[in-house]
Amino acid sequence: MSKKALITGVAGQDGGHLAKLLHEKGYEVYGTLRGQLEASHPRYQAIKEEMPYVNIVLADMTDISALTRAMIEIQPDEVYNLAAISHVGYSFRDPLLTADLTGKGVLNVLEAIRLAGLEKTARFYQASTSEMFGGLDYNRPGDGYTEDSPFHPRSPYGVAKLYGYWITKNYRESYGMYAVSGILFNHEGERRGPEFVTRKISKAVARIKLGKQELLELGNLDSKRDWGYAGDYVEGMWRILQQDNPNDYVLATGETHTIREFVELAFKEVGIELSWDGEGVNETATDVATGKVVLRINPEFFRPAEVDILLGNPSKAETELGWERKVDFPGLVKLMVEHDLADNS
Ligand code: G4F
Repeated sequence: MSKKALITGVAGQDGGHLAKLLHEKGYEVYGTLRGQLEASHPRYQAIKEEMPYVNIVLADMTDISALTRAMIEIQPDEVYNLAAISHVGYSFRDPLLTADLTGKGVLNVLEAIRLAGLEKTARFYQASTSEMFGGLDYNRPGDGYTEDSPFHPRSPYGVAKLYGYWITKNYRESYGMYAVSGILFNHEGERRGPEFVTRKISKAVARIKLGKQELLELGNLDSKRDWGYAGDYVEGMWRILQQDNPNDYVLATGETHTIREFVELAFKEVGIELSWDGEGVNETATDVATGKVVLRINPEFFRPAEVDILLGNPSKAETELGWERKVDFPGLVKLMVEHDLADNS
């Protein structure tokens, strides 16, 4: 009998990578989509076309009855809770919805597992995040944040995720559930939504190269992120659920780079050399060959509170899970730009 996995948020970046991985490992894969997406809806159809092996379940993260029904009907061996409002900037605009989905939604899934009587059999993975660390002066990462570093979230998203992290730990301690968190640092790739900075850059660079766009507008270029490839990270998620004992793990690369470095590398990938001029909101980048400004700052993309630096230490995951990454930082930039060049040609 093959194992059954239920992925909440299967339509997201990680959901797609994970569904494919689990399917390849022989799992029967189920994935939730928000309610009201009828089978005839184009979005439903598109997901079915891309992932024909996923059994789609309509269940909203705020609807505990739908989640409980899904648990009873599917009887999953593993539940991966990926559904969330995941855009940090957006969470400042809609903090209440973020709290309901990204925070309390975790509790809804955990309770659904218990109500279905699966707390001793189903393993639960919570998509926790490096945004919980915050990167302030008093808790700079040093050699990298670990599973024991202090938290200080800097956005409604980070605060909601911290609730999800603690309620998962609490259910593990209270009910003996195999309920664990992967604390994932930024992970990107060709499935990333264009509202996130890496994909916004790779798409714009490809389109500028192809003459389909003139300008890229960004916010803070100086924040630093620990960026890996999402395909590598879903393997880590799976490994986290296969251990003898439930435990939380950081998944990261151990390297950090500025947004500016990502921009420079992405333009270099298409043969465009940049020269930087001006400061702060007046900073611009010019294509040296054409003399055209290709990047400028738009304060609209600044956040009310920023996480200046994220750097993770993946030692525990590497040692205990044998987790490793196949794609490095230049490889990630290359992969994304090449994908977007092909996509826009
Ligand atoms: O790509 P971002 O929006 O990702 P962020 O905020 O780091 O969050 C991502 O990673 C987290 C893990 O650490 C996840 F939990 C979360 O769900 C999400 O996947 O922004 C990265 C950085 C920020 O410092 C932001 O201020 O890029 C800066 N930035 C500069 N200009 C921009 C832009 N971000 C976006 N989205 N758009 C811009 O134009």
